[in-house]
Amino acid sequence: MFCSGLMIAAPYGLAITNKKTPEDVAAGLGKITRPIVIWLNFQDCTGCTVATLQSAHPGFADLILNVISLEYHETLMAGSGLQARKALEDAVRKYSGKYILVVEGSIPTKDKGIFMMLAGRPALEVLSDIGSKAAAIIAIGSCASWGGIPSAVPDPTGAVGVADLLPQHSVINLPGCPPNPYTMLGVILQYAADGTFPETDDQRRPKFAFDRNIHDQCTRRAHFDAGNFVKQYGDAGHREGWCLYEMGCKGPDTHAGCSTRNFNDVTDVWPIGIGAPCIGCTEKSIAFKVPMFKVVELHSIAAPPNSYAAINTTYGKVSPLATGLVGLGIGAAAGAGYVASRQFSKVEGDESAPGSKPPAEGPKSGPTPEGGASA
Ligand code: FSX
Ligand code: SF4
Ligand code: F3S
Repeated sequence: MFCSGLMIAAPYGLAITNKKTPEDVAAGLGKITRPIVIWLNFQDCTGCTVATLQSAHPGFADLILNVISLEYHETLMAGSGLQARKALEDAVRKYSGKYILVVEGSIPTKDKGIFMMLAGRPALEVLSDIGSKAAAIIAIGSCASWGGIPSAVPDPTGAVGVADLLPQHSVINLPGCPPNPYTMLGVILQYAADGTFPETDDQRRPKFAFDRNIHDQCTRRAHFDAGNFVKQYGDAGHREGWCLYEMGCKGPDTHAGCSTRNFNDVTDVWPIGIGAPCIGCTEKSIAFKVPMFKVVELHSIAAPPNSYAAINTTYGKVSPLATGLVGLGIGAAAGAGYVASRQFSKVEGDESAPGSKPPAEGPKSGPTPEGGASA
């Protein structure tokens, strides 16, 4: 348990939120009362549940046996039909006003919500009833946070998130499609420890996990700064792990912890890590609204150079070591400084200077915010 506490507290800064050290948080976990959790599924793909099942620190068994008291989860429980319905009614009655309600999936609102019925009741009515008796609500995933995939045009069911329906309630949003399970575990553990939720941003997202920009901490950031862009899936740049900006990566406009906390506890298991652009799944204004191929505007970031950075490697590319160091550790400003310093090391007109010749295959120029390459 101590180990699990450190795993969750340390990387996401719960210690800072609570003004305690990670060790304090972890040690305190042995004294907490397990929070009662009722988990409801609405319009979803169950990916949020599946992602939670993949957590390893703590593992799922440890989570439901030692960390929380999971009273109802229709996907995971053995019972069904009347048996399941009774379990839900009993749990709501017994723990009224005390339980955390975890909502997975969006809620259909068109035509009084008849697009989803639960035990003969519209989902809308079920959420209103069970949500109003909860001490607090965690909206897990983009669907529960604001509608997610079901709300994409033409939005046939009028799908919305929990906070839209229960705006006065204590609702925290954990968007992501799917969300990182450690974000939810961090939130639940803080609630269990002192009955509070972490500080949130203006979209009800916990700052400890959503205060960072994917692009700022992306492992491919040095390639962005160097103007090395994938032009087509499977091209030389893609195979080399270059930046996916021109493939429509929404990382520069997306807040989430994916680049520093990968999925399934496996290094590089996150969209960009496996060669797919970020689709901005944690951003209400981007996910499932902005086309995947559309290049995002660069707001606070300097546009990449419109020529190759003068970096000298055997193959005329950024070395893996330089990429890792600059992208992971040094950050945006230092990364740009590194690239700039290499450029300045080149004497104008000196063709023998490091990096003066572009590689045989690859981009010739940097992108513009509109997505076209500048001349
Ligand atoms: Fe939505 Fe959950 Fe996306 Fe799926 O169930 S957040 S569709 S990955 O996972 O609700
Ligand atoms: Fe990473 Fe995307 Fe930014 Fe490129 S544009 S550095 S792939 S977040
Ligand atoms: Fe989502 Fe982008 Fe992370 S698509 S999972 S926010 S890298």
